[in-house]
Amino acid sequence: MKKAWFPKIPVIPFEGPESDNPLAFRHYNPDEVVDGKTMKEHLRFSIAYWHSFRGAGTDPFGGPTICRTWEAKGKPMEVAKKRLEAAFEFFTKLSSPYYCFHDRDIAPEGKDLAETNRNLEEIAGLAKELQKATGVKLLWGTANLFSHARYMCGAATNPDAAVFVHAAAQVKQALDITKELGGENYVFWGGREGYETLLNTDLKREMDHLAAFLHLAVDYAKKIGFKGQFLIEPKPKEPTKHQYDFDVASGIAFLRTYKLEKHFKFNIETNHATLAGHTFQHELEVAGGAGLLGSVDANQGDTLLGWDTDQFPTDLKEITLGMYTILKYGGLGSGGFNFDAKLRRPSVDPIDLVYAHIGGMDTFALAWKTARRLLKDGVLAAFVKERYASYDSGLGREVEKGKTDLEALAKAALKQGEPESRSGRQEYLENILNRYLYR
Ligand code: XLS
Ligand code: NI
Ligand code: NI
Repeated sequence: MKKAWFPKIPVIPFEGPESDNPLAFRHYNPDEVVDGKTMKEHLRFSIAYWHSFRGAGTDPFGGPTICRTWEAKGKPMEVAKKRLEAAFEFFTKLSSPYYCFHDRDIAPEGKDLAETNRNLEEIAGLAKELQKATGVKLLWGTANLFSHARYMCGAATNPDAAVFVHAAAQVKQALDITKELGGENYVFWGGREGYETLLNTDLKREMDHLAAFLHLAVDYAKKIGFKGQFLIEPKPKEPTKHQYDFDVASGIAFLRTYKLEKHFKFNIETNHATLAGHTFQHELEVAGGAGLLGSVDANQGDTLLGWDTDQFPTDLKEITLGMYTILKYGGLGSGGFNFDAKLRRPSVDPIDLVYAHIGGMDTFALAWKTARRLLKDGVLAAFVKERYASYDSGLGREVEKGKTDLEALAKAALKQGEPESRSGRQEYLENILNRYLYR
């Protein structure tokens, strides 16, 4: 690479838990081999292009606060190229094996769709070269179907078919370049696929259109031989008042209703879970139970703020519980942990981006280690198993197998008498969890 855009930042070393070097990992040791795989391979971290390389610190009340050196001057395509080089330097210095982007993050829009497509193709070519030179891979690609004014009333769910058509063109090209760049997944986050008011909305028709759109993408992927996993990223609201992919449970209902469940899994984001009134672990459990755990957008919200603050994850307890569920269900497959997180508005220096990722990666690495111990020792699992043991034999077993009826159960109820009251032991289990978290 031509120029060092992060001249003061070294390749971040691993120095272990006792280190007080703020520019070192204390828990993420990329090259450490655990069970035959390096931590880098186990954790499959990814850096989100939009927040880290397009985010400029804006919020609904104020403009940009962050300006990076490579953004300062040049035509949009020149800046896009410099930005991409800076990004790959950053990925490498953080030992992140993956990155993710939206089509419009990496290349600017042109005067019309044809020019926009050409811009994207050119930048994708450069991304391919940089991937090859650094070994950094694409975890997933996606299309931005929410920023442009044409999408103000949705993309696939827009009442105007011409907008649907435009969105389809965008997804076609996003799939082409994701395939070209070896992307391992493809994400749909339906930011504006929802409604502001039912007064002007045909909800049933919009959901039918969304399903039709996803079927078109599945068909096209098949046609071009794109083998990546399709992912839906649920979020209940923001920017729209109601989004159709509200949470994992409503996502599952949607996929099954429209016969899409074989083609999609879920990309679960911590802050979206809490916006939906759930915990991160809850969303992972629902997806895991359905065999639809796909990938994770790693971040965290703020309990005192009601929007998607997308902060870098530092909450060990929340992440450890999520990790525990992920490992319990056998991991994420082709997914990974993508830091869909942004700096706080006053964190204006490049070094803040480094601290942020070190913190996020270390939090996930430590959570991973703790969750592995919890799982290996089997303390929680043993308790849960014992709690449901009455379904392992006798009438409980028959219930699970669908081999009984209400009359038989009514008879048995008369005979068995009042069920014994048994403690759920929540406080005891919470103490065990703390023992693992803070030893
Ligand atoms: C926004 C979403 C977005 C998706 C990708 O809230 O998290 O960043 O991950 O479109
Ligand atoms: Ni996300
Ligand atoms: Ni988000």
